Amino acid sequence: MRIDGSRTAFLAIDIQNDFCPGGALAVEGGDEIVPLVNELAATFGLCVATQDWHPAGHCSFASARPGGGPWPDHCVQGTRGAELHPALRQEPFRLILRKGFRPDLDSYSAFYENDRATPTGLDGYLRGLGASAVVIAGLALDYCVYYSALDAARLGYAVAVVSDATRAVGSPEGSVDAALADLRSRGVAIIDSLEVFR
Ligand code: VGL
Ligand code: ZN
Repeated sequence: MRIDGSRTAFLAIDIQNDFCPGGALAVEGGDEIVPLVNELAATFGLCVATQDWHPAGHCSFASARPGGGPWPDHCVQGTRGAELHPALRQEPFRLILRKGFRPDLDSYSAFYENDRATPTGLDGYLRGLGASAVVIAGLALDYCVYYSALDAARLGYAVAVVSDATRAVGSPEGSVDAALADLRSRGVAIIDSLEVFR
């Protein structure tokens, strides 16, 4: 994918304490991507960060209600676990978009909630600023990064996922391979950060 700096937005997905080691829904090595994400963000003129931002008792929490789940309580609004990782430099981010705040609806994607129909507003924001391509990094590759890339492609953006600037949940078994294969089949480029910097 050719990266045209003036038309490409960088999206840093859910780089929050709860998705890093020691957090409530820790992704193995989640914190390791932060220095690279800082470098990536510094190379783009338009950067957006997202935060998973759930009310207590959110429908995605196994604890919340019978048949709820599948996740442990995580990224509860206003808690330390919901904060962006402290080593993530916030200066480059023009917008910090919060998602998953409706008690009865989860939102893996930065563009649409999990009903696949309720917009977060990110598409309008990016279009309003003239972006036609997105480069995506963050957590987790097989959930929020995957669904964000999927929706971006569906919305007509040129999309690249920077694989070395992501880490995955890896559950259920095969989730990463399935996500990557599906993204590739939809024209999403899976790239290495070296391809962004050169
Ligand atoms: C995520 C599970 C639940 C993610 C968010 O950011 O990938 N995964 N909520
Ligand atoms: Zn969540």
